[in-house]
Amino acid sequence: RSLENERTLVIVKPDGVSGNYTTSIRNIILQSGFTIQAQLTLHLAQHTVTTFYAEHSTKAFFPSLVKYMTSGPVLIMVLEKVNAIADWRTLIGPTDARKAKITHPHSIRAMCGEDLQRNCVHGSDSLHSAAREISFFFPEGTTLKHDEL
Ligand code: DGI
Repeated sequence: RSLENERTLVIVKPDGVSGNYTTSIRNIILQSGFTIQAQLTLHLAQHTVTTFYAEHSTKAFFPSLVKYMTSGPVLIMVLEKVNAIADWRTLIGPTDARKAKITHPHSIRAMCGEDLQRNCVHGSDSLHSAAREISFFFPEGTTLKHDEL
């Protein structure tokens, strides 16, 4: 557990935005001690999702994942606090929202997700992927402040 501030990339996925969960999610974020460093609402293009989720491109579920992630606008945020990456992953709960409802009933995915694919929110899973994902949506020098990741 690092005592340095970290940044993590959050995506409120299409079902989270269309289901009007963004206010609840923002409240949880602020109550949990994160600051919102940047935010952006976008309707992702197919090639954007394909690049963002490149590590899954060979999986059988990939076409379905791309279809889902391009089905409506998403809210993308950069959050900052000490231990942001692990703490956000804890708050969102397990990938499969159906399981989250049983094992982590107070998690964000239990609140607004539906199943393994439609799981409402994204969170970076490591320092390395946080750096990649943040610069993917917020190229250096535009939206973010100058702090090192
Ligand atoms: O880091 P996570 O989002 O928790 O999970 P991940 O990096 O393993 O997968 C990225 C996303 O891909 C996940 O949020 C939902 C989707 N996904 C993962 N595994 C499956 C899946 N979608 C379907 N339909 N089936 C899967 O097995």
